[in-house]
Amino acid sequence: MLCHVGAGGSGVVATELGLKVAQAGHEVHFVGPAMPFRLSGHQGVRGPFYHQVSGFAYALFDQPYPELAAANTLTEVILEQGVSLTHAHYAIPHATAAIHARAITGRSRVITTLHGTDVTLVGAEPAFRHTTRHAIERSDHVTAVSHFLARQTREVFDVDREIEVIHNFVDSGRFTRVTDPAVRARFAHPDEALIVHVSNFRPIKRVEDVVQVFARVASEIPARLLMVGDGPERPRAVELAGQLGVTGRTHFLGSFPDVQTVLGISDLFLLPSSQESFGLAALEAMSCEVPVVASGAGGIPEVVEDGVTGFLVPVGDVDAMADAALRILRDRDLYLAMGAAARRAALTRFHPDQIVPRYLAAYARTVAGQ
Ligand code: GMT
Repeated sequence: MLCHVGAGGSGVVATELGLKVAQAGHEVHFVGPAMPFRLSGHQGVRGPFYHQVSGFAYALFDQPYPELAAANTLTEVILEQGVSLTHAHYAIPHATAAIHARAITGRSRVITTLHGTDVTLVGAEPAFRHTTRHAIERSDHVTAVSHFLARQTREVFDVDREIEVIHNFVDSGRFTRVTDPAVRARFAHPDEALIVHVSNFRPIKRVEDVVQVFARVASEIPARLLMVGDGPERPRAVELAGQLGVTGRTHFLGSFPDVQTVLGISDLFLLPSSQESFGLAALEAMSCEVPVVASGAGGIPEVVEDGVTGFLVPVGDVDAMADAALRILRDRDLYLAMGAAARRAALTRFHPDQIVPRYLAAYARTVAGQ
């Protein structure tokens, strides 16, 4: 497995998948500059195993060339461990490194899962157009986490190869309602609605919209906002909370590892992103019976069913988002029905038992050269 190791949906998916594949009896090795953040503490004696990419600094080199270092360490792992398949999460840089290692070793086929950012980034910025297209075309098999992303990939790169859509999954045993009132009491008063947002606070997440929506909701009903994660837009969101007079009711928890507990006590999840190929954080909330109010961007409608598991509104329409939030929070029956439908969707359409076998089947076909 090659994936981004910091907090982020693609690293989560790669890690959870690696754990499930190891549980299914396969030998799984992660290769990266650091251990993926959700892998730490979950490895058993049968793996998954982790191999750190060796770094190399030399005065002549103006950069450390991490893709070459990753391809080199991956080559070592393929040869030493007899690896037959590399699963790269993202075309660039991971599939690029995997294809390089395949060329060096003459073995280990490459399956690439597209998560979004490389494709959507290239849609707006051509700097990686050729390398990304090459990685997609030369992978032995390609999957995408949504139909939206598969379509977008074909359009942006003008590729007509098969892209298999395999939605993300959620561990519904871990992401579940927290019923102990003492846990909730640590974050909110019993009469307050608890609203939550989880992201890496990149500009596309529109965290200022979250604060705007919350301020509108909090002017109507008692409410509290939990902001989980960290990133470049956090200072602006903190400042806006001050300007809108909701600082005391808005809590920036930072990169909080126990995200399932925070989701498990929350009443509503906000995801106003301008771009989202799937929206894994929304699915994790749904698994905890939390209705979602989101933008209808990208692949979000494949996860959140408008009017059933939450509401979808146009990107940037904070008034519509606040209205939708208030509609759910003021109507106990609607809130409970949406929470139950959200949990049902997590248990049926996005359960590991539905999704992991599809990856295992794709692995088997790819190794067999089909
Ligand atoms: O959204 C991010 O900034 C993180 C990014 C990542 O690489 O972790 O998330 C992408 O992959 C997730 C897992 O498949 C998806 O749930 C996110 O929607 C996707 N992000 C974007 O498309 C912007």
